[in-house]
Amino acid sequence: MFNKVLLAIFSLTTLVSAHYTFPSLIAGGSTQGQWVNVRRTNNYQSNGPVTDVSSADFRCYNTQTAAKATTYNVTAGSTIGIAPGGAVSHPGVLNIYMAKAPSGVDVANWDGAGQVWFKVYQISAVTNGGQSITWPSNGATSYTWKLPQSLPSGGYLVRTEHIALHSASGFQGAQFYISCAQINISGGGSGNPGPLVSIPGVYTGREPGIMLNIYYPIPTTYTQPGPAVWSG
Ligand SMILES: *[C@@H]1O[C@H](CO)[C@@H](O)[C@H](O)[C@H]1NC(C)=O
Ligand SMILES: *[C@@H]1O[C@H](CO)[C@@H](O)[C@H](O)[C@H]1NC(C)=O
Ligand SMILES: [Cu+2]
Repeated sequence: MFNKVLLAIFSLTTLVSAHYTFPSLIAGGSTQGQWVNVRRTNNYQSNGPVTDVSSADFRCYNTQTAAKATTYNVTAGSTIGIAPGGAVSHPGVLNIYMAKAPSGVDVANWDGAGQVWFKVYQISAVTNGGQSITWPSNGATSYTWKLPQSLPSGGYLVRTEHIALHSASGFQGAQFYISCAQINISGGGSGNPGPLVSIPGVYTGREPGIMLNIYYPIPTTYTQPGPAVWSG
């Protein structure tokens, strides 16, 4: 009995510590405070994932907190990033999406509805014809990327999505770790970011890169979910 309780506690602890959040924007050359420039997510204590790609929480995961954040000023062409609270601890892949608030709308008051999201960065899997599959985004304590110089100036949501694939062989088995930061870009250009997608809406949950067994047989190829990266 005692052992069973201990085991239960141990499994619970392992489970919780295996989850993660993305609370910190990296900008201006340093990692900002947790939930300062990132809208506080529902799982800020549990660290639990979203598994329903059609739910309202699939966008910014803040339906319960209804949190806004402080918008960080950056320049187009600069490097920004996101840091997890701890480290990313599941095999999986990363997508970063951005969406521009309509002109005249403060991004702090904008919910990111509509077909407005484009991908700016991704870290996929590395395959080797079925001999091995590796996950370069796993174990990371930060992700950084360059904002294209031609991005139009204005307020943007920056949505991080790490897709954990350790139990993804069935529908809704993939775990999505999500958060949205707010930035205000100045010095931008006249680029036309795309392809644009809606979130939720971008996935069905049955994509080959979302519903798959990553262990056996070892996948020979991996298809990153979502549109191509827009690089300016
Ligand atoms: C961003 O820049 C605007 C205009 O210069 C300023 O009013 C605002 O306080 C800045 N935001 C932060 C968080 O510093
Ligand atoms: C965004 O940056 C522009 C240019 O610096 C500034 O005029 C504007 O006030 C900023 N907006 C916010 C919400 O900080
Ligand atoms: Cu986990």
